[in-house]
Amino acid sequence: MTERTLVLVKPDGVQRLLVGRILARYEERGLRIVGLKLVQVDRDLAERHYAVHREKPFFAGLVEFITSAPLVALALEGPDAVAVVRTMNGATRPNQADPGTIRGDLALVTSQNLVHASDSPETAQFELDLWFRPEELVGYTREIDRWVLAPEGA
Ligand code: 3AN
Repeated sequence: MTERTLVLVKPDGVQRLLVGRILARYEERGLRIVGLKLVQVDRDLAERHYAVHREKPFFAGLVEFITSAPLVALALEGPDAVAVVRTMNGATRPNQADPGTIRGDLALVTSQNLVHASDSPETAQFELDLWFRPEELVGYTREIDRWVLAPEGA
């Protein structure tokens, strides 16, 4: 089923000049970029984004890290986009992430694991609402869609 998911290329990705390469992976897979922006995150947004981790010992560090420098927020659309992007990102702990995944290829430690992606369609809806205004998400088709996506109804 066609889904949308929220991805963050976190501050470590921007600082390490990996934005283009990470975006290219999602693009080359065939996912459609339907929202994209550079954001200097404030504490309020960071705390709302990581609200489920509020009680965790690493929460303060998480908020500190994600507000420390700009990140890139993007909305991706495609068949089963939520699961596809999670698989592409790899395990949360880079030492458990498979080679070929973003974390398995490019990251070493959990606190700087380059990317975030929504973990369920419900979370994706919440996170897309949090990061993008409705008019910032753009629906469109691409010429290549007929080579990447199943025909309508298939
Ligand atoms: P994911 O980003 O793979 O969905 P979550 O939601 O469990 O993983 O964790 C959110 C973020 O919190 C991770 N991306 C990572 O940056 C950080 N994090 C998770 N567990 C730890 C930990 N044990 N120590 C430090 N940071 C952590």
